[in-house]
Amino acid sequence: MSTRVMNKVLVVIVLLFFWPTYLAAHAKLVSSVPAADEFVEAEPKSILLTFNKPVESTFSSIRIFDLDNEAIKLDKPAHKGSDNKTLEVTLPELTSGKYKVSWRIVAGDGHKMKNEFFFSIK
Ligand SMILES: [Cu+2]
Repeated sequence: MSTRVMNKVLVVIVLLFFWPTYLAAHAKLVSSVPAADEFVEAEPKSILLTFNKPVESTFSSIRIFDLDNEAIKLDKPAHKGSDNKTLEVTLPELTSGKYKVSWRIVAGDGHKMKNEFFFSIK
């Protein structure tokens, strides 16, 4: 085997070996309240994100936007109680309508993640 082919084989072996643990090691969003695309009857008092692994609260943020894409002012999120897999932020009074939740977190392993989802208030 040439060195080039051997290098390729080596890369494939290393990827196969590490890929599953690499994927499993990452934090991911398990659930949220309100849930993605949920229509809530009553105005929610907070947004709660629950991850499968610990997340930092200091370097994380949860932001919400109305349909005009205007940001609604929120405090920094904090862990709910002592559960470091959660982030919660208190909401001000919100009117009926659709809102976008945009979150950025730093997981316990230092990786950054971000995503967004929508919910609506009837
Ligand atoms: Cu990670």
